Amino acid sequence: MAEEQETKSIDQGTIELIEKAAKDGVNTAFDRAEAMKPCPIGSVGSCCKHCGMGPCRVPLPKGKEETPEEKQKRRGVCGATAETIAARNFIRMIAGGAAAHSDHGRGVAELFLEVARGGAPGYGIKDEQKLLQVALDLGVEIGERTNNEIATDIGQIVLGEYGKQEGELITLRKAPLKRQELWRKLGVAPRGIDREIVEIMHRTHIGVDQDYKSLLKQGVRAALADGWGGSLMATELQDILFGTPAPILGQANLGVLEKDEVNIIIHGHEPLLSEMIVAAAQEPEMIELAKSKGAKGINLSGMCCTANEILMRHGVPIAGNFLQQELAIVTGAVEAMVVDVQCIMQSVQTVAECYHTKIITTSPKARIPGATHIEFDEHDALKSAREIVKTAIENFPNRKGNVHIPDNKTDQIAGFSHETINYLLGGMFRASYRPLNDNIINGRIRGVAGVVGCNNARTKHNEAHITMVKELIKNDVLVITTGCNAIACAEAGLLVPEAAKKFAGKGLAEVCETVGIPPVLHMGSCVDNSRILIAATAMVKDGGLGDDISDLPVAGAAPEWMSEKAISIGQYFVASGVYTVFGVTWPTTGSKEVTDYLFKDMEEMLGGMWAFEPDPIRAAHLMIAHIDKKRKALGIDKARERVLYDMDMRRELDAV
Ligand code: BF8
Repeated sequence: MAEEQETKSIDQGTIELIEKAAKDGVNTAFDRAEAMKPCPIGSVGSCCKHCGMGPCRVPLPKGKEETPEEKQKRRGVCGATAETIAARNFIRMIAGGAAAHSDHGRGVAELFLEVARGGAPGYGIKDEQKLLQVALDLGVEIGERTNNEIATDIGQIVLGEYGKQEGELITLRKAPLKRQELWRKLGVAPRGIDREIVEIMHRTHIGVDQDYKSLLKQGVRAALADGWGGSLMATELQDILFGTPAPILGQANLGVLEKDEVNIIIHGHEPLLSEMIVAAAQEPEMIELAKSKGAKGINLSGMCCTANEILMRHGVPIAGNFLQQELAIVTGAVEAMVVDVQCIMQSVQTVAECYHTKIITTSPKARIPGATHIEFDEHDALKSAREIVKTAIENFPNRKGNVHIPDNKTDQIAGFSHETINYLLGGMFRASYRPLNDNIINGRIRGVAGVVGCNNARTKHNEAHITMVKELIKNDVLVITTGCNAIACAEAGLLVPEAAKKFAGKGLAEVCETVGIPPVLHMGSCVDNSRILIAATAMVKDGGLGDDISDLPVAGAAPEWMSEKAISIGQYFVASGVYTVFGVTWPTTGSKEVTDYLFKDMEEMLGGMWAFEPDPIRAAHLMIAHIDKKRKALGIDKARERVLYDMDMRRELDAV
């Protein structure tokens, strides 16, 4: 039994709880993944269910070469080819992902405007400097105006970007000039965010766009509306409202739950309510109430991207990533799991019913049958937060005694926003990316990799994340991370400065030790992948590494991806000029033409391209090969050899 569970995760506490779930008769994603194999036709993008004549299946014939005549006939009832079907499915994934991120951004913008107008007590402008920066970026007049006046204009402009019918998104201007020109030339500079997503739904309706290249181009446009639009604006406005993250110490893994305290897990994505829960849980009356119920206090922790948000700004510990959500409840020690939107398994409710945990839904957009619904009201957010915390406290006496909290938690340093990296590298008065660029040019740092994304129950929990990240840093590639990869890295002890000495190559370790940073920098939640775009742009602007993101020795990866959001993120990375490798499975392999277009032709068009490699070591080496190719093109490949030689020689000389 134990051995069987060890194939499911690399994390000891996770394995213990998978075992406990089995003992308690609780069904989890790990069991369901085993019981139900993925559909071999749908998983490669060869199933079309966009109309009532289908679903139509157009899989590649197995074991024999197809004749052109046979291929001609391999179509849906409406005549759609395997290419059209694969491309339609792919860009509908982008639409789903871009919609999720961008609707999150819209929620933030709505709250932002309410705050500026004085209609959301309890919230305020926390980062004035960023407010002014965003005002400058958006062309909002500053002069003698109050923060609220400036913020009102910003909120209105941002909300307007969603429904914009003409022109292009203002925030595209944050990209390198050459990249902006390329997008315009290719006709992929997005107009309004909503418009691009709606256009995907229109084009993929039966009988509309039948050219896979044209479909994929619209996918690029909508993905750009996500990365450089909806996600970017979510990050910017969250920073103004809740503070721009700076390095902060926290802890991670299921061991952060406390046996004698009221455990509240905040799970989901939008930090609007969770910020208030953090405040409510610290109120003396709440702590007193918890004590009156026999608990020693209130212990808040986070799950998935909400966890990253409240870790980065408050140091609230992280209980786990995507595949650990059910297991946190299996501990038997969670009084309430508060959820909002995205990546919440419906089964958290059924698992909760086996223990005493209350699942509290809070968003009108995401209800779960059987859960307690306490709707978040931004006009009186603290009241909603207090009600939630109180509900959790009152549930403490209902614990059933069948409690097991694994003894594993690790320290982590998070909070590496673009602003922080700028400051850490350059110092307060000369903030810049110069030292990073210099260390890339002199070869101590080989390149930078953004490793992000989910867990996937079809692959061993956290294994590909950690194997890939360790391989990259061992080869002197600085890793920046977000989402569930960041949580995996925290759990594996990679987010502390000491990890540099232990796991990083000589050059990278030297830089990390000098600056005092970990070799893997936690930049936040999945919408915060926009921070990676801004960091890449800053590297371009600082000079010496080409004049576009596609010139940089950088690469991206999502080794355990599963969500549509990951596809949207990957596509905007590719469209921004980044070589991007995904693991686990690839959703267009049902069409060679579509796959070739994404994997090869896109590089010619955009300078970035997709790749698929489920083996994390091989994937890491694909990324390293791409980084080396870029170093060579920049003429800095020799510098690397020279620096390493000098270091060794110096030591040898010292020893003599
Ligand atoms: O948005 S990494 S499993 S939690 S989708 Fe979801 Fe994937 Fe985790 Fe955050 Ni991102």
